[in-house]
Amino acid sequence: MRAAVLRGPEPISMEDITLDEPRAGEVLVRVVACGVCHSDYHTVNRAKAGALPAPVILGHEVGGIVEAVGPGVMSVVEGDHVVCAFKPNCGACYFCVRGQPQICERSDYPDRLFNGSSPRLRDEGGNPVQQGIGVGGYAQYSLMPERGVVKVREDAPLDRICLVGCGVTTGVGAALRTAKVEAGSDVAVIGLGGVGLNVVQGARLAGARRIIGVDTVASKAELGAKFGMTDFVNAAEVDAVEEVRRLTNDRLDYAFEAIGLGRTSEQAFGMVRRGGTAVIVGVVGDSITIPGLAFLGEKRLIGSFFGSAKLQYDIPVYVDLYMDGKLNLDDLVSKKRPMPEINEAFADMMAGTVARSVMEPVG
Ligand code: CXF
Ligand code: ZN
Repeated sequence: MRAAVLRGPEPISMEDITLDEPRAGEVLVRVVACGVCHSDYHTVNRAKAGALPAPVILGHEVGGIVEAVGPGVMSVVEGDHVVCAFKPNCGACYFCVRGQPQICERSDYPDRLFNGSSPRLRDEGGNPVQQGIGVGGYAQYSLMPERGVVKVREDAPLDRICLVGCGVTTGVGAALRTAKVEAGSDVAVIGLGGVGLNVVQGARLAGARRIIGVDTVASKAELGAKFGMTDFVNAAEVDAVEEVRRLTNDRLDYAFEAIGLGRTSEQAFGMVRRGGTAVIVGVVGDSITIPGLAFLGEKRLIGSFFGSAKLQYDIPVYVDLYMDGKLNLDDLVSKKRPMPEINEAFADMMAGTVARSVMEPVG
């Protein structure tokens, strides 16, 4: 198959890759569309820093069609439309049975491989190739564990619902599942990218009263409004914490950090009221410093991973909400591109000119 392969600091390039037949419990998915997510770029940065273990195929927001299934697979059959989930759940570990499958301990990225086996993909020289973030979606096919593949309705366009595989579930779920935003709450969202816009629409679905978006890109004022944002704060012009506190008269119930920085995490904590909750949705690599005395006011700082998704249930629900006009995915897809344009899609993402690009395999 043709796939976009990252080998190091150089641009990603298209290569011929061979992949194994699905083994027991595995599903071979023909990729129809794959969204471009910031987490892919973190992997590019690791490559630039020389910390990449092997050639890797990135891409983890896949909508596709089942091409073949391995022995024992029961939840999908050939021809089913599916969304791939980068964080499968085993259904049997301590966390799965405690009702937190999003933190399943048997499928931690990046250690999760199939049945403990080595990479199932090879390049033209016969060398192993990794499936980045567990999916490897910038390719014609992805070999997935059954528990990371969810059957969805066939009338749903795969070039939209692919986004449910990461950004939609992560953002909407942060509001609905992790924070459980109540109707009438006031909410702020820091960072109006592919995830932050979904936190906004999750808060809207929850019935939030005020949804304040915070970003440094002025055009996000218009974009955010399409997802239910009621107010916009341009953090390039004003102090975001002061402005949100002023707008809410110091009564902000929830703040969501959707960028992945220590500084904006501190801002999220700083803007919520006593008794309020700051939710860290972004992947924060640095440390967070907060004043300990704030806990006397029962402020809470919590993490959210993959929208606290019970993915086998949530993914089809989010697809239904889109098909019913209750979730906006159309305005998330700013651009569709053929797979060989993956480097250009990354450049768009880093420039902040797109909410999401969606790549389509060629071959
Ligand atoms: C990320 C979170 C950190 C691990 C890789 C996937 N989520 C979505 O992009
Ligand atoms: Zn992602």
